[in-house]
Amino acid sequence: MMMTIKQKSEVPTQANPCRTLERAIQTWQLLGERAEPGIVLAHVAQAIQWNQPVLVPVCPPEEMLEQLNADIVKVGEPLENSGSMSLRVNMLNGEAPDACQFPVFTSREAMENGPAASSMELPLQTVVKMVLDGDNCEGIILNPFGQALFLPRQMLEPLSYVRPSSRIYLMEADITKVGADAIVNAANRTLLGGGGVDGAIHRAAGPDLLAECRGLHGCSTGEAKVTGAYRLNADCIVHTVGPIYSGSPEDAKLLEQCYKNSMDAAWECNCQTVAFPSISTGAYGYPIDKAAKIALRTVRNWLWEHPDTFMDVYFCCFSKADLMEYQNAIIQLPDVPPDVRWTNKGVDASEKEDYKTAVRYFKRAAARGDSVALSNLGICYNLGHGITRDREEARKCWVKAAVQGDVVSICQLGDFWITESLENRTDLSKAIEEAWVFYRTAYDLCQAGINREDYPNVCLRYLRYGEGRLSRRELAHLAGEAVAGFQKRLEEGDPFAEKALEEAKEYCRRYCET
Ligand code: AR6
Repeated sequence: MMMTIKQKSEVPTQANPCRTLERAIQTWQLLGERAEPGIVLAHVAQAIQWNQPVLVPVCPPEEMLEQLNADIVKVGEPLENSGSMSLRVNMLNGEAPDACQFPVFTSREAMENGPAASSMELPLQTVVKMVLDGDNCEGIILNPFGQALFLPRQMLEPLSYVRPSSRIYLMEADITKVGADAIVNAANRTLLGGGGVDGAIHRAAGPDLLAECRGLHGCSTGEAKVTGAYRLNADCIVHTVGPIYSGSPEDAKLLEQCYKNSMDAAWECNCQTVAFPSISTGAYGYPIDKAAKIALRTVRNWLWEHPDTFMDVYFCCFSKADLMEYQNAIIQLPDVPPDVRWTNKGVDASEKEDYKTAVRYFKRAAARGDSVALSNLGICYNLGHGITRDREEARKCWVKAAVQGDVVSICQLGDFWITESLENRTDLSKAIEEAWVFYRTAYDLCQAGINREDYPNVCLRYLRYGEGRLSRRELAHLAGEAVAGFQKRLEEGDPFAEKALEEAKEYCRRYCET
């Protein structure tokens, strides 16, 4: 495959491109057969969306080799492409004959695990585009030497849409072998090292860690302090001091503080992956069943309180028995965040037409960024249900939900243009043009399977304004989809489905009959 690569200037510079991703791959590999690919995929999505630079092996053309000064540039070093010269990407053979796979490296170190090759930095979005545009490329192979991860081309497009969300992973692992942006250490108040996980971390990080720790002058129980990670594959080490178990209620509070302060510290260091050991459950004697509940509850609440943050948390259990304690504890946690409970209460109240109560719940959940609550609150503002009618407030709510991919709100924003135009008697065709952009976005999100809940309504919008934009066949298909969708809703008892079903059937009569 031959490609003309543009000037390097469009590549953002960063010291450690894709480091978080590389660490996620390391952890995924460490876990072997038990590993869920989700541990990596969310970070691939993030790397694509942030357009991280990656390294791609290339063969320089003859004319370029002649110009290179062999004393300065050696094979295996990144090449500066100074003009519009064509570089050939060193493709790997694919599964099918004549097919290829696009090799991509997340760092120089990852590249140096194999035979030397010249390389070039490219933004990941460019690589994805090259794979999707090429006819014979099966996908991307990440870090082919050692930690290879194959991403089939069909997966690449959805990955550039999905909004990665934080998750908790439980694993049986030695924390010093895990790749994470922040590694948490269960230290003591001197911060000068010790046994257990503390000793293991100091041994793996090397003596410079102790030198830095000396300058910190200790740490109180429940607090957290940050150092560099030295030889560990991490950006930082968060040292926290757990309580020595005494059986008093104070223990639980201090242990909770350890997790909360460690999460805050990792977040302040811009970490996207954090690995915890089971704090206080070794030398400090905290019963692991009790400690696991506190650990998981605290971290989960922290994640719920930071809905806009993407942070994966690994709980590294040192034995199978410890892992089972964590698995037991995690299933006992409520799995719905308080926002969702408030949103559901709001929906129940609005179905009973108790709009004042509904608005109260929606406002509570919306204040924490819950997209469904924001969408519903927008509808209440728009209709003056349980609150003074305020179209501008409605629009603001929908914008906040739309950026989270909420399809209902995206459609509402489209409708907003049309209603405004009708109310103010401005050019309607222009307003439909604006609205269409929103409807198309909503439709694409449904098609990509990101949020299909409101698909029948999206079809209805397409039907209302699609004449002249879509073929008769497409309109007939949409009408069928809308009828099926609203029929199902009606059967499920949705009081609003009846009117919409009538409208959809009308389109069916118009477009489906030959
Ligand atoms: N990776 C993951 N977990 C580990 C590892 C490892 N490499 N090594 C041990 N664990 P502890 P504490 C587990 O005693 O109770 C130190 O001397 C271990 O099985 O390390 O908070 C400090 O300097 C247990 O489940 O920490 C303090 O003086 C968990 O890590 C004191 O111990 C915690 O055990 C702190 O005691």
